Amino acid sequence: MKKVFALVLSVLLIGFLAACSGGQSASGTDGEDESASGEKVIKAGIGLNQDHPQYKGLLKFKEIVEEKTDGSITVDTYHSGQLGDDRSMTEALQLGTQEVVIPSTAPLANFVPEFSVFDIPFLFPNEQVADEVLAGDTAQGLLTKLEEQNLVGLAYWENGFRDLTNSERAVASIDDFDGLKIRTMENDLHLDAFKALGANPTPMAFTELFTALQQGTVDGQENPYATIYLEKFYEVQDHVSNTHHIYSPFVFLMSKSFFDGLSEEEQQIVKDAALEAGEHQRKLNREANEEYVQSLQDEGMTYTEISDENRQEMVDAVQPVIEEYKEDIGAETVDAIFEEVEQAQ
Ligand code: TK8
Repeated sequence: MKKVFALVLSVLLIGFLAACSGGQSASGTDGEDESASGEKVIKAGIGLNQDHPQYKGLLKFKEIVEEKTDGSITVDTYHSGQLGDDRSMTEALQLGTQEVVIPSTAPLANFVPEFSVFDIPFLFPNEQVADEVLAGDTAQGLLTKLEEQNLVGLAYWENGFRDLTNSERAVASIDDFDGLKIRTMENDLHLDAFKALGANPTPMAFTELFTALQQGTVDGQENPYATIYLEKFYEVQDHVSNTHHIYSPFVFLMSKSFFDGLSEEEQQIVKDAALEAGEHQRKLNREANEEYVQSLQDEGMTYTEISDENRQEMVDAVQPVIEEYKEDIGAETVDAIFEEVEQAQ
């Protein structure tokens, strides 16, 4: 009798524990692919944390979609790499185990090489030109190319101008890059550009970056101020320079198999929501990037302005890399983007 009681008790206990450990999303729903009434569920993941404008933009997307579909689509949101890094989450969309991710374009170039055009250093002189070119034919055409990879690119969002931090020295000129172990995104053009600047770059997923900085595996990294501040890199980095060496877009990606399963009306709703939430995110991101330059100094980081003359030295040093990658990216895409940058100025 005792054995039967123990067996029943253990079965009940296992059931109870399983119910408690269901993948609870940050937005409070149960993270299942289909809700109880068979409604559609979008599992959406990002790598940055809940304080970043990217997550606030994702919450805006959730709000719009759930309101406009009257709850027939719910959005479960996950931040801080809970579902993986940019590359692994993009692969999850291809497999159909996740519905949305918003990666930087750099890792996306591993799926569609033409996206590396946005990794050309010093391509965009300012945000206004970036906005105009991303709304232009070439950038919009790249979104269409994603469909060959079972991905739908619904909108460009903003990561922003990338700036260098490190724990070794203030970087004011190209000579100061010498030998610095810099983490870059997983993108060959980024790697070779930093080698051309004299650094010793290492590609790494964002989810591993803070620990690598903390342990000294790498000396530095490069990201927009909002990321540097909100991910608390100031706790493990001493110096920041306004290199502004690359403007990174994000792409709001949806699994094509999921998107194709939506009604025409639902497809229009998620498209419009990604665009509207992107405008909201871009506004928050620009305010944040302005605000956090001072915040980083308040947290004890040295801030170094790169002079125009010193920045020109960096621009000159990376030109051979741009020439080398032109064919890999697609000469037509590179020429078209440069033409559109010229027209937008
Ligand atoms: C976050 C990344 C991050 C990017 C990087 O998932 O990897 O440094 O700038 O924002 O997409």
